[in-house]
Amino acid sequence: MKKFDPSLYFITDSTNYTEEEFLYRVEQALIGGATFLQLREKNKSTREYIQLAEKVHTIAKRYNVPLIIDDRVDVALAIDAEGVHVGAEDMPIATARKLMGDDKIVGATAKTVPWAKEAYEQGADYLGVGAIYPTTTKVKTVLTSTDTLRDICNAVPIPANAIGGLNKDNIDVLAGIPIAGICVVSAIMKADDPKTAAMELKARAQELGLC
Ligand code: TZP
Ligand code: MG
Repeated sequence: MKKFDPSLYFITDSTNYTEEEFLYRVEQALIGGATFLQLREKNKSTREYIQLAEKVHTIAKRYNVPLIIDDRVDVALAIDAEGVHVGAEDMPIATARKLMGDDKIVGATAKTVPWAKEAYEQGADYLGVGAIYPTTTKVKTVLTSTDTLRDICNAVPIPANAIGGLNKDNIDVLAGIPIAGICVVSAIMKADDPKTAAMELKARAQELGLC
């Protein structure tokens, strides 16, 4: 199994930020302790996505944090990112694995146990499971119960992360579930101070034994 630490998985959203402010926030999140990073862009041209990904990758490398590209295998390959994340409507996991090769990280979304098992069989290295809570981030998703999250963690040998509406004040519902970590967008991206937000989230997650 590949070695990576998804315990505090930060997924970006550049909406409403200048590029300078966005990159600053990403770096602050890494300084604050984010261990895993996903660039998630829905409205950029391919060229813009690649240009931004290169800049984010340069920053992530400084902190030895793997960069995962949401959805776009071409962008991930173009910048030699550490991996890609594919959701239900994206490229099939097995195809992403074939294109990315065995050394890169391929993450997948799973909302049910059969879906999680299939993702594992197709070559996923980790799973994102949720949404645990309703989310304000633009995404097509439905809620996943914490019971299903637990069942998924126990059904597959790859790390599974909880995602969706999570913040330092509500992650206690995850206590005792063998997740590999938590994934957040807003809790860090929209925080007044992303560095402090990342630090506090990490401290709370550690307190609860989540990572
Ligand atoms: N997949 C399921 S919920 C979600 C994604 C990408 C968004 C999570 O964002 P937030 O702001 O942490 O709720
Ligand atoms: Mg997707």
